[in-house]
Amino acid sequence: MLRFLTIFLITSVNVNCIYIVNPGPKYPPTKGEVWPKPQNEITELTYYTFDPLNFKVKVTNNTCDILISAIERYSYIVKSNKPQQDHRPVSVTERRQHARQAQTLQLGVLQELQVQLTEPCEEYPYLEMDEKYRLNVLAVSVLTSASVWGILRGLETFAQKFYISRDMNELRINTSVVVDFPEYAHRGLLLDTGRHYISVPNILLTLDAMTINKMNVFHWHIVDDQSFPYQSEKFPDLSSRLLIFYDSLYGAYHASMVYTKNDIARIVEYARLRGIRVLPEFDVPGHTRSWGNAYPNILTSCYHENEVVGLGPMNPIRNITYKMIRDLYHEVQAWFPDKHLHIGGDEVRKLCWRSNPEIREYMQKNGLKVEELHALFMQNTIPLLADGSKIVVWQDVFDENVPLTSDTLIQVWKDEWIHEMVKVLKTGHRVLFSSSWYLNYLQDEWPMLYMADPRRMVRDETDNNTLPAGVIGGEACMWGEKVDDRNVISSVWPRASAVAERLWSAPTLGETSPRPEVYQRIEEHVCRMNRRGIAAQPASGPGFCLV
Ligand code: CP6
Repeated sequence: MLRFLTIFLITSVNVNCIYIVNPGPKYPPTKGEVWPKPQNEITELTYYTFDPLNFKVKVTNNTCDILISAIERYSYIVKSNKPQQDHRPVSVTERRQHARQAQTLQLGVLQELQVQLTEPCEEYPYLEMDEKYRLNVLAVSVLTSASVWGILRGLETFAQKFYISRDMNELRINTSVVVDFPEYAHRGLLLDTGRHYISVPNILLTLDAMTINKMNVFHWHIVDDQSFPYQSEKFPDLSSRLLIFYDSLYGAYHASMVYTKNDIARIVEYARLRGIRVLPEFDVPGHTRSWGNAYPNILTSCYHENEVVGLGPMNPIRNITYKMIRDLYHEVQAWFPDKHLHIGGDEVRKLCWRSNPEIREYMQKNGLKVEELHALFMQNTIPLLADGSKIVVWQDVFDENVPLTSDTLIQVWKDEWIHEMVKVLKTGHRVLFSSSWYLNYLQDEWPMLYMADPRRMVRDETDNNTLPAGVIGGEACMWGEKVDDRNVISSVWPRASAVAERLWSAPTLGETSPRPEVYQRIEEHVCRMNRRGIAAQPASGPGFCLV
């Protein structure tokens, strides 16, 4: 019996090895399918060919710098979409088939895109800006939106709808109507530049990739325990002081690894022109070890058996701590135009606070528990922000019962905390979801990220149909421990594209894995990102792109 089983097993294994090998694709998938998928789209089989010399973009209504520079960018993108001679032979039948199709389907040459912005431009993108647009592809195509942000999203869709014919080596676009808008208002990507420095060109590339994926918030986790690359004008010592040649004293890893005021202005402007908000995070009171290189007095000395063993979170009972935060935040808020500031509040090492005799005495005198000390710290910090500013915090701050205004956004990041998310929503706070979207788990693949649906999670947990609307968005998070300039782009993309589609497109209905159609589209999308200079990784397996 055992021998029989063994033979059977060996045979079946052999069968798998010999027969189940998928052939590669016949040709790279360029079909002009849009990622993230539009909310409503009717695409016909008829098409127009594209001739760059005879194509115009016309602005028919309002205009502004954002619109003009977008048209310039997308004209270049569309025109550089060159059809390429395929090196593999086309069979006779294939040629006939294509010839027949070409005769019946081609409607002419694409002549014009009319850009209709029906309301005046806005200057800076903001939470819940209008991103709706309508695109009608005909010989004379029309893109309409009430907002310049909608025009930006529509131009991206328009550029994605071009595809290359295999047989005739021409560029085509199908007759279609797209009426599109985002499912979630806040569609973010967190990049951590504190654990590894990411160069300005790579940040700009990241913004390009976000544009291709219709993401609209760059959450810049700029400093952390390990380094302080933000070059402050008020406190230059926080990052570095140039020593002789290229050494760095204080918070930055190296004197060259800093973001200057100028770098920040460049990044913010680049993002603005693409309808992307830059949400800076200066995390307090935890994750602040690097601040202490220049300013050890604002941190807490941690004790072990009556000896100082290192520096911990900010010292919550010293006035200089708050003075420093206030002055730095005012500078940050002058340099970053977004109304929102992320003030962190996560993972505070309370054991360090409790180990410190000065702080223990303070707690005893005021009858405070160590959790209440965190609450007190946040309560002292929030009023230090510029007037009219809005706040984002990590969920820890909510969990510790810090009183927060109802417009404070709570970013949920811990796993297995759907229950907690529902609790937050029930208090009327709006939520940003991140728990399922950690890109720093480098082995996680895009389908898992794609299937995580925060509003569905809330609905399943409560059977309540109004609570899910409180989830106003989410963020894919790339924490920087294991990514630097060499791998950041390819480890973020295309996995962040999965999150981007979850946040833009209509939810899927009860599936447990992405449909085959999604696999096809993401492969085309990877090739598209590659063509546009983003070194995205292969999405799923063997294949090739013509870049
Ligand atoms: N850094 C900061 C981190 C994390 C957080 N804050 C983090 C914790 C656990 C995981 C991933 C990231 N590296 N400042 C928590 C928001 Cl699994």
